Amino acid sequence: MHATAQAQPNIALVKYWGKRDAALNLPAAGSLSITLDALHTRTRVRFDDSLDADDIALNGEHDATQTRKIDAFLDLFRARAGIATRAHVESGNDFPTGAGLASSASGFAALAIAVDRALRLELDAHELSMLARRGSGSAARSIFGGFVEMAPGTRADGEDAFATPLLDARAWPLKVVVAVTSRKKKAVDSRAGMETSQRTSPYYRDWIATVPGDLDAARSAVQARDFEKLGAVSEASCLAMHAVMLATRPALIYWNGATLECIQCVRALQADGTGVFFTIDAGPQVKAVCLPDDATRVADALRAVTGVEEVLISGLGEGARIVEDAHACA
Ligand code: 2P0
Repeated sequence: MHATAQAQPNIALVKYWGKRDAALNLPAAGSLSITLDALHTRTRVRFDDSLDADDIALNGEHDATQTRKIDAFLDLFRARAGIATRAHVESGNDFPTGAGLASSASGFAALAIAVDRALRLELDAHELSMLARRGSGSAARSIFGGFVEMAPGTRADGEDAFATPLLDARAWPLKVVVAVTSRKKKAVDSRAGMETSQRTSPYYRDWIATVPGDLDAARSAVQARDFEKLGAVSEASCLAMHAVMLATRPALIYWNGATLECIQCVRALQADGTGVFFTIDAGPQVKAVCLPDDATRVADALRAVTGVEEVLISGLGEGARIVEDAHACA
């Protein structure tokens, strides 16, 4: 009853910020993302009859808040399997955790795939996406690779709120240059931040109303491989979300000075004809999405920005998958 899975973070181009149901973790609107290939979460799960509580280590540490969240997530799978057995979970990231690099997306996607295999549930990808969503809304998207769309659904039980692959990574192999401007954990996590925005930001309703149109534009840009159109809608969605965050009370300011410098750097590159656009999540890192031939130029320019600590270049990658499974050898 054990398995190991790997998943990669995804970066939303049309952003998710707000829920229609907190208990079932249902998003208030859809989103559209790209799954990366250069950052990884690896998660090993082993169910063990001798345990009387789940034993959860994230990056080698035991954290009470994360343990409660993961306990509840494992319960969803235990209920499906009709068992009460507790599990050892070991999960590690090869990139900064909780710093706006979507570690909860890759974390819950890898966990869902590993638990499904360990318990031999053989759920289909949409069911796994729905279950991953219960851990983290963005995790529903990391079940799949390439370009992915998350549907908010309309059903109260959330059975229609899952992600679907739009286009394979190889069909449009864009690059993402990640400019890391701080490795510190953010002060307000996404879940708490979006809940406060929903309650207090005067722009929240208008933000939700923009998402369906942005999704239509982004989806058709992906289908037509129209980089300029995808860039325009992605930057607009990102900045609208950050406007909602800034107007939240108390304000959510996820940027630092270097974040803004990176935006200006991307704008200067665009003015010179470089195929690049930016997006920023609930953290200070800037993700510059670029045409493959322009990735080195973009990375060099962002590396030279004061305050940029590190620059990573990623391609687009696959969805979450099993990487080692002892059952396969049994
Ligand atoms: C996104 N973010 O679409 C947006 C943009 C952050 C900014 O999805 O409460 O960690 O677990 O569903 O998935 C981060 O939110 O939140 C996120 P929960 P999650 O990528």
